[in-house]
Amino acid sequence: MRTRRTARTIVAVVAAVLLTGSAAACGNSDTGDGSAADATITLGFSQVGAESGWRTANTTSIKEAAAAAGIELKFDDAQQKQENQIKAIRNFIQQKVDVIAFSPVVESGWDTVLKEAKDAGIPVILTDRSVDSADKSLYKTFLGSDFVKEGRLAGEWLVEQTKGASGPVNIVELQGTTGSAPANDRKEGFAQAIAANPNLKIVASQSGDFKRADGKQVMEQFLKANPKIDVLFAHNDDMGLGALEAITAAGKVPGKDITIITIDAVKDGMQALADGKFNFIAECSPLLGPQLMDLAKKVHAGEEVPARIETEETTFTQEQAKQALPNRKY
Ligand code: GYE
Repeated sequence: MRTRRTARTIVAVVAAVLLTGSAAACGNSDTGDGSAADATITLGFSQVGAESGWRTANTTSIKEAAAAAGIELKFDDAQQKQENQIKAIRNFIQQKVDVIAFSPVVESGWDTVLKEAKDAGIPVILTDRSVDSADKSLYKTFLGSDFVKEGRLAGEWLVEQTKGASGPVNIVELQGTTGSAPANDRKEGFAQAIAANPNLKIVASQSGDFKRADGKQVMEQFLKANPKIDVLFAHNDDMGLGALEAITAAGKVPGKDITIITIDAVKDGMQALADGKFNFIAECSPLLGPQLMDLAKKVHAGEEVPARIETEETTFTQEQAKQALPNRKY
């Protein structure tokens, strides 16, 4: 008796759930114009890694923006390896995501996998870093900074500071990840800016892979090999922050004995600038999430988007850093 009543209750509950479920499903599909306007977009995103403060802020921006836009994000961290990114993109294709976005760790070697995405009919958005593919139809747009300009702004500031200096100004350069767009372009922009000043000389230039620990280690070598270093140009804040330790350990005062110029303007970098340890930073914004989600919706809907969308950026002196720091988001 008892068992039968329980069974009846279960049947009733199941029926009620089924009914509510089908009613909800009905409401869902009834968009009026027959379009799938409320269908969730799935975005596969392959991130470079977690090498720097910039990257952490970029990842947070993308995750928060996806949640806010109601986009289902499949996030993959490639640990700075191209083969991992290629694997992740192939997985996204297999899972039939709606849109693929990625920040290519290096510039070259993407044509094959991009062609696979194109053949599968999945639009691709490049964000932060670009590729050197000749076939521009392999991706819909590139959202990110002008890295050549960042390097140039860094170099122009130095030219201005050293105006009228007699004698050589010895510069050491900490490059970003070998083969990456920001390393190639920042190097190029900086070199262009100082080219007309023969007394400004890059005496050593090596990769610190955009990481703090590597920045420290390479700076130690620079200091051992070069008795007179006047300027450090680091392709990001993190390498500059690592180098600070090496400089201090060598008995020199950062920001005074050695002028330090970096790129990014993340919080720790801005703090070092405000404290007088860095001298100048060219900003590179990692807050690309909201624009990326917007673009994902547009390309999914088949809308035309501009082939290139540039991030807005500025530069900071020590005084400007002191003022900007309290309101800095990253
Ligand atoms: O400057 C650096 C990061 O691609 C712009 O990558 C980005 C660079 C950024 O690791 O800190």
